[in-house]
Amino acid sequence: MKVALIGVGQAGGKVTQSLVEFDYNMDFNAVRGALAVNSAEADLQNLNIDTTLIGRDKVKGHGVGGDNELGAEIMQQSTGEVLENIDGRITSEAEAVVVVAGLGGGTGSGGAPRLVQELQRIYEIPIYTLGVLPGDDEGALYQANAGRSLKTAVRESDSVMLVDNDAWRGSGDSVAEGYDRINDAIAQRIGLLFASGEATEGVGESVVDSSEVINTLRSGGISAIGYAATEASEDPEENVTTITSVTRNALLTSTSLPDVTDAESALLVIAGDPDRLSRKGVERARRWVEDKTGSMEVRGGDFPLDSGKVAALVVLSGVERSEKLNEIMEKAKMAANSQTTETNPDEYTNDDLDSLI
Ligand SMILES: Nc1nc2c(ncn2[C@@H]2O[C@H](COP(=O)(O)OP(=O)(O)OP(=O)(O)O)[C@@H](O)[C@H]2O)c(=O)[nH]1
Ligand SMILES: [Mg+2]
Repeated sequence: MKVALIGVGQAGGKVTQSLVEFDYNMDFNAVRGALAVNSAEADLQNLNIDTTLIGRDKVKGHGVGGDNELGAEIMQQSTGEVLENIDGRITSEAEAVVVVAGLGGGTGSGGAPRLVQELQRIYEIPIYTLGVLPGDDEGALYQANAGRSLKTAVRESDSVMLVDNDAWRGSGDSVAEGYDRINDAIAQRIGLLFASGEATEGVGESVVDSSEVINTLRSGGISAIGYAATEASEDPEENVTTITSVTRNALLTSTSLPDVTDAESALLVIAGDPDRLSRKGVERARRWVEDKTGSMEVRGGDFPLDSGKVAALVVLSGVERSEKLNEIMEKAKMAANSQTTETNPDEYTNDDLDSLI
């Protein structure tokens, strides 16, 4: 799936850059354009992709300090400029646009959903959000912002691919210490998803293509991604159980939203050397995903890669009705309430965050 990426805010810019680097290093060429947008000038200067500074008149290049309403307002006034800087690449090559942002801050949290809304107005191709949720140890402002931003992003986007900052960080790392590692993990997993369908070698019937990614995400709402890899034997017969067990690991122990397994639709991509992949293993793994997700709509396909390993990438689409999402919205609501009581005891209620769907 050929994509144009627009990172909004600090996390959005850094994750976008990681995706660009991964795509380039792997020679996938799925990322056809990238732009980082922020109200903080210094954060943009740290990046080596194209950038656009917004809101200079309001915050003088210093960011919005977690004020996501201000972030939304600034984006509202700047969409023209942002689109001008990315438009050519969307029009000519992209099959989807992905707006990338940390949902807990200000510029990305408020700005990304606004930008998505504007992109939807202009382009026919799907507009996705890649949203990063704050980790558990991040403060109330971030949790509350994330809830509000997520709700708007779900409404505006064709799908919100969600990554919990606690999901892929190294054990013992705090969220902040773990950013590089988390961003690499996001880049590898989401980068592989983008590259699915862009494979050039060994193009056979079983090879996954872009339309399968897009059709899987068509159920809308929120999507999550799981990934695992392991050494493969040279003999495909010996890889039947390897493929089923790597698929189990991807879904049960390494999804971007821990503990989410139920889905409306799913896609299982098995990546590896075509000579090592066992059809029987791939089909068994796909049926296992059907069982585990409770979905009747599980697509599957191979991703030919010159590697001694085999990897499973599982996309779960339509996961917003899961218990995990309830917990996230409850946490956001409590955080929003605690903040309102601190600042203005009369405004205790926050209907804003009541239901996600
Ligand atoms: N995965 C990941 N998360 C990050 C990174 N940088 C910040 N975050 C997370 O993003 C959220 C904060 O959002 P930022 O992107 O820093 O905020 P912003 O959009 O720049 O908005 P303002 O700074 O308020 O103007 C927090 O939940 C952070 O944990 C990063 O490099 N990687
Ligand atoms: Mg910032």
